Formats: sequence, structure tokens, C-alpha cells
Amino acid sequence: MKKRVLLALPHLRSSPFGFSEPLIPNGLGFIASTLERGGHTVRIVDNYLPPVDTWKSPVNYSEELQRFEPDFVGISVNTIGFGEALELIQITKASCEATIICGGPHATLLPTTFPRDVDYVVIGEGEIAVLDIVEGQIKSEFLEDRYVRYPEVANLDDLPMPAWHHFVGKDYQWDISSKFSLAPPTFSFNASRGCSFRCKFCSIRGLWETYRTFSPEKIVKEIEKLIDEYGARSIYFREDNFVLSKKRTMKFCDLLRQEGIKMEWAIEARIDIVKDKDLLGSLAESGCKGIEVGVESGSQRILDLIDKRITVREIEEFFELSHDLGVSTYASVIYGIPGETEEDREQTESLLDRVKPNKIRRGVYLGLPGSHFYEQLLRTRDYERIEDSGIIYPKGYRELAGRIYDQPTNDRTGRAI
Ligand code: B12
Ligand code: SF4
Repeated sequence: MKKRVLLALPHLRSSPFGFSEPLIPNGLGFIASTLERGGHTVRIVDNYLPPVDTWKSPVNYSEELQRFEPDFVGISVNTIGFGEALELIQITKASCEATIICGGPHATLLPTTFPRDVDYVVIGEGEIAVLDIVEGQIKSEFLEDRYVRYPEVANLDDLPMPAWHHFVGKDYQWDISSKFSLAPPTFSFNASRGCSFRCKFCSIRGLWETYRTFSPEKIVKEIEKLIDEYGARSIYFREDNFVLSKKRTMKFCDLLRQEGIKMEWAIEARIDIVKDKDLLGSLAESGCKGIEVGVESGSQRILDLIDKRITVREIEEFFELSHDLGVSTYASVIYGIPGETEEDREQTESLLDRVKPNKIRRGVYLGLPGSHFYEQLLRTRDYERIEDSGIIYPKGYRELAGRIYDQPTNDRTGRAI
């Protein structure tokens, strides 16, 4: 029997990181297309979107539930939005009879923190798990109590591409010129999952078991569809490491050129991989206009401490090459890694002065579950405070954030902390 499924993202009232990038939620897009391929009816309510369509008054969300009458409600939860997700769960429970399913990074990293009102907590990849829950055929070997953990799909090409029709025409960030000057509308696109590195501040190792990619052929076909059906003029590949496989990346660039696709695009990449002259040259030639890289620190001591596996010299080489090739760069650095000193921070500023990225994002480290440093902080208790969601504010966070963000540091309810 065909079912009605409402998929929702919680709003964020405030965030210690800032939350100014309302991009298409690819994860929900993949789940929606998988359900629609099975003949089910899907509605996506993205409360993260400005202007918040159904959240401003929670009554609107409950009206939406009453209007759509879903059989299932699926809520996508990041650690940062866990508090708001709890409110969505409460409203859902009070407004309809739907079975409640939660998934996403927080469900994967801290599944037992969800209240009993949640009928299923999906750990890891969601497409097949949600489809089987909705169709009443969860495989018993992947279900324990209410926790569902399916193996990762071996070949990502077997999945349908995101159900873009849910997002087109809505108030997403179609113009990302604050980061890279790409011709709008820019579609954000997730073309790989996972990462084979293990940087100690990053929770990716807890989220995806293996590194997998869509094939270059499938990505190029989808780009053609985005151009033809939705007038896409650029693509922003939002994923951990677009270039992990040099062979796949070169093939993708070749295909774009062979097909004569004049598409501007941007990626996120690791410096040690993308500083390769052939690779960067090929990216530039086939339309890649911008690369976001995790510089993290200008201190080799910190780069080694976080197990980044890059050197300061490699960072310098990457920026020299990208400036030569005219590829715009967006450098992300983190301050406040446990063990960092004032001298390390000076080295970071000095490196940024030398390499001159086109744009810089300075963040202050917060502990998110699933990372090595998170577990270390839990053990050493070297923190100012820990939120109910699990987020850890390391010692010195407040003072450093005040300096780096140059504004009073608020907690997530808006109170000064
Ligand atoms: C693109 C992206 C963003 C976009 C999100 C756009 C959007 N609306 O979704 C933007 C820029 C807005 C963003 C913001 C932030 N992000 Co972000 N982001 C990513 C990134 C790079 C890709 C996400 C993605 O598309 N993945 C691909 C899809 C297929 O995976 P997915 O979304 O996880 O969905 C799958 C499963 O999780 C699951 N699933 C997801 N939802 C649901 C729902 C149900 C019901 C079910 C059953 C399953 C399920 O099934 C999906 C399909 O398999 C990830 C890293 C990563 N590789 O996942 C970080 C990541 C999700 N972000 C992270 C963080 C920390 C942030 C910020 C706090 C950063 C900041 N500086 O502000 C904010 C917080 C925003 C928030 N609302 O919480 C962390 C989250 C960690 C955590 N514990 O929650 C991640 C994992 C990065 C990391 N390495 O730590 N992010
Ligand atoms: S920071 Fe980037 S390279 Fe390091 S583990 Fe996370 S996703 Fe991989």
C-alpha cells in the first residue's frame, strides 16, 4: 500500500557556529527520491529555510501535519539542531498519529539520546532503511529494539538522484557569491560519501563506514538534467572530499569536456591531493572556479597533533598553484584545538598572510560527538560546559570565540554565557 511520508528538518534558533548557508538538504532529497521511486507520496518541510515557512509559529507545523495526514514523519537531526528536533518530535506526537522516524548525523552518532516518542532511530545511511520501514518490511537482522542500521549501499549509482523538484523555486541559497563567484542558480550536490582520513577533530569517521562515490558518468548525466530541466548554471559539490580519487576526478573532468558542458563548479578538497599540478590544471580547464580547503592551522605542530597529514609547505604550494591557475580559494582554519598555544595561532595568521586565500573562514573548535578529540575531552573533562545535545565547549572557548568572532558569545538560547 502506498504511504504518505513527511520529511522535516528542524529550525536552528541560534548556533555557536553561525548558520547562514541554507543549502539544499541532499540527504532528504535522496530519501525522498527513493520513496517516490517506490510509489509513495512525499512532502518535505525544511524549517531551516528562511523565511521559515512553518516554524515561526509551531502551530503552522502542526497544521501542516494535519493537512498532509502523513503515515510517517521522518526528521533529520544534526547535533547542533538536536534541541529543536526534540520540539519537532513533540509537536509531531501531539498533532498526528504518524510513525516517527529520526535519522541523520546525530541519530548515527548518539542514537540512544532520542526520546521514546520516536518509533525508529535510523543509524547511518537512510534511503533503504526508510523505504523498508515505510513498506513494513524491515529486515530483522538490521533491527534491534527501535534502532535500525542497514549496511551501506555498495554501489551508490543504484540510488536515484535527489528529488530536486522539492527544492526548486524555494528560498534556498541559489547564489553562493559570498563564497565563490559562480553563475546562479547554483545547485548544491553530494557526489560522494565518507572520507578515508581520520583528522582528530572531525566526526566523519563515525558517520560513514566506507568511502563511496557516484560514477563520473552518473554525475555528468545528472548535471545535464539539472541544466536542461532546472536551468542550473553552476554546481557546488558539498561533500567532504571531492577529489579523494584522482582517477575518478580526472575522468569526471574529461567527461565534462567531451560532452561540451560549460558548467562552472566548486568543490571541497584536501590540500595534499588537490595541489597536484595535473589534477588542479584539469579541474581549472573543465570549469572548476573555486576550492574550499581545510587549512586548519599554520603550525606544523598542530597539523600533526590533529593528524591532518599535510605539511605547511604543501599548503603554500597549493595556494601558489591555485593563484597561478586562477582558481579561487576559500580557506577554513580552526582555532582552539585542545593543546593549541598563542604561538600556534600567530603561525596560522602568518601563513594566511603569506598564502593569501581569496576568502577565509575562522572557526573556534567545539567538540562534536564521533571525533577523537571529543572522546578525549570527555575523558579529561577539560571543558567549560557540555550541552544536552552533547556539544562540548572546551576550556577557553568563550574567551577565544569572543576574540575570533569579534562579538559577544551567546549560548544557543541567546543568553550570554
Ligand atoms: C552540506 C553540509 C551542510 C549544509 C547543509 C545543507 C542542508 N540543508 O542539509 C550546511 C552548509 C547548511 C551545513 C551546516 C552545518 N553543518 Co554541515 N555538512 C554538510 C556536509 C558536508 C554534507 C551533507 C550532505 O549532504 N551529506 C550527504 C547526504 C546523503 O548525507 P546526510 O545528509 O547525512 O543524509 C543521510 C543520512 O544522514 C541519513 N539521514 C539524514 N536525514 C535523515 C532523516 C531520516 C528520517 C532518516 C531515517 C535518515 C536520515 O540518510 C541520508 C541519506 O543516506 C556534511 C558532511 C557529510 N559528508 O555528511 C556536513 C555535516 C552534516 N555538517 C556538520 C556541521 C557540524 C554543520 C554545522 C554545525 C557547521 C557550521 N559551521 O555551521 C552547520 C549546522 C547546520 C544544522 N542545521 O545543523 C557535521 C554534523 C555533525 C553532527 N554531529 O551533527 C557534518 C557531518 C560535518 C562533519 N564532518 O562533522 N552543513
Ligand atoms: S576533516 Fe576532511 S579530510 Fe579530515 S577526516 Fe574530516 S572529512 Fe576527512
